[in-house]
Amino acid sequence: MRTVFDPRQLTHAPENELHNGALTPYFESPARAEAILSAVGETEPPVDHGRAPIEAVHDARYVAFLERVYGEWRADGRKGDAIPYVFPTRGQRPNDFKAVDGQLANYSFDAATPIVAETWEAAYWNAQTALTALDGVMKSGEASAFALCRPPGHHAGRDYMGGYCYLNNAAIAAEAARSQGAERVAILDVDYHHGNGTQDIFYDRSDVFFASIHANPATDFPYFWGRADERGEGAGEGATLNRPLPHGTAADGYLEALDDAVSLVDAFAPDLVIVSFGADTYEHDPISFFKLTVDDYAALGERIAKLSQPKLVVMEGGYAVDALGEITTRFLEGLSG
Ligand code: SP5
Ligand code: ZN
Repeated sequence: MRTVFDPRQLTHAPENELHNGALTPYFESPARAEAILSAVGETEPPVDHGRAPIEAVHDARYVAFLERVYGEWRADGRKGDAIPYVFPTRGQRPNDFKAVDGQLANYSFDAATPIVAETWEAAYWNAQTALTALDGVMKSGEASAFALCRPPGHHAGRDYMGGYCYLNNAAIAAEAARSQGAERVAILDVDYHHGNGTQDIFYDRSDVFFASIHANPATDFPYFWGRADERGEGAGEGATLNRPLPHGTAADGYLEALDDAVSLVDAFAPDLVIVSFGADTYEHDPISFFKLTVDDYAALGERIAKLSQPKLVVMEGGYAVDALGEITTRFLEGLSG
């Protein structure tokens, strides 16, 4: 399967995140991508599609903020990574802060997604990786392609970052596919965490179906999204599907939810299926609580392979670095038959 990757995606390397009340080495490390790279073999570099497909999904002021904020952080005399420490809660007026902490607050929903000098460049090429892999299925007619995205994307919304995510690679690819003639696109999110950014971006849309299987937000990040009664709104009513699952979920429970999601995706009759793939459903993932084994991932891919549409797989989370290569290749093999 065509795999797209750019070494600039490795340059983003925050030192720490706020985890369980202390600064802890950043889980979302470049070593994750290196582990997957050495397992998948050949990759090809992305083609530059420019900023327009990014700004078709993300607010232009948010994109400019990502590009510029680290320079302002340093110019203000700060050392180390840029991390927000205040957050708007309810009902605050929109603002155009000059203070760097105010800007970080405006555009973040957690304190575990730092910005470093290289973040923008890595995120930019990461989005290009998704767009180039999309070309493989939309323009070259391939049955499937893999965008080895890192940093991940599914927690990033139109104008916010969080959950290690800055630009929403899957959403950018979905919107680009629409503009290239796909009438309906389905995004199937199988990361352990709910894909809140993707859900928000398409919540009122009837042309993009979002289905997510994830840890119950009552117990897990991102807490404020992903309950079963979130089904979309307005024209998008019914085009969002959430299947929260409890801690300890193993292959039997997981595959049952996946089969349901796959049949609803099929009923939507999309022209393209984008899979937001997280390997953090793995039993030994250091921040997650499902119980899938390495051997289960081929079955996940095979269930999704029952969908006849072209498929773009976009990498999301997964933090058990030593197992990531094996998990990802088993999944991709199952998916491509
Ligand atoms: C893309 C992706 O997978 N993002 C995940 C971001 C999760 N960040 C917060 C994780 C908090 C985990 N707390 C676990 C407590 C273990 N004792
Ligand atoms: Zn995740």
